[in-house]
Amino acid sequence: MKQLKVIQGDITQFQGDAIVNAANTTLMGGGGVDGAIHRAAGPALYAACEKFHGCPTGEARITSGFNLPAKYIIHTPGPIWRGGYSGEPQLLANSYQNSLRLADRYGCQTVAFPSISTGVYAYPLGKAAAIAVQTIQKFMVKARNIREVTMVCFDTKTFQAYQDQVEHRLP
Ligand code: AR6
Repeated sequence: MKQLKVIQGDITQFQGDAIVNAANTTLMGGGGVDGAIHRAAGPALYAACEKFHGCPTGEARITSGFNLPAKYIIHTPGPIWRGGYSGEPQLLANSYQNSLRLADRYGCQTVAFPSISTGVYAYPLGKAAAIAVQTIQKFMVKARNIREVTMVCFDTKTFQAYQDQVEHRLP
């Protein structure tokens, strides 16, 4: 039985196959969850990311998890919110979908996401949660390896927003 779980916590502690990083298009680290992941994974992550020479918004790249408990880190730059008429919904869906595709292709069974784009990138939380949950649920139907996706929410407001979406979308 495939599952989408919502928990509150720190994604760097996730014990599973892959965590997703809400990166920027340079992939060279930053603040928020990106900074936390780079600090916890160690300097070898920076060296690995350098080799990609960046990543376009909505695409995804995979590295080892280095010092993290997770085997892999999938890096995806989500869209910066510019009012909603610059393709943000599709780009955000692409970030989730391309991250899941990579994870599935690498044989991951358990994958954790942070709330992509809702921090520094200012994507409205309710709208972002709706896209995330819809995209993940749609992907899971056809996933070959992924059996559990966990949304790891850092704060209570984010946890509540994703929890609401999952409850509304239950079959
Ligand atoms: N575990 C889980 N979630 C976290 C953690 C953590 N350890 N730390 C923060 N969050 P943000 P964005 C949450 O700003 O909006 C960076 O500088 C946070 O509370 O990290 O996609 C990048 O380099 C929020 O709910 O990512 C980019 O330049 C969510 O993660 C830019 O920020 C996303 O917030 C990306 O902005």
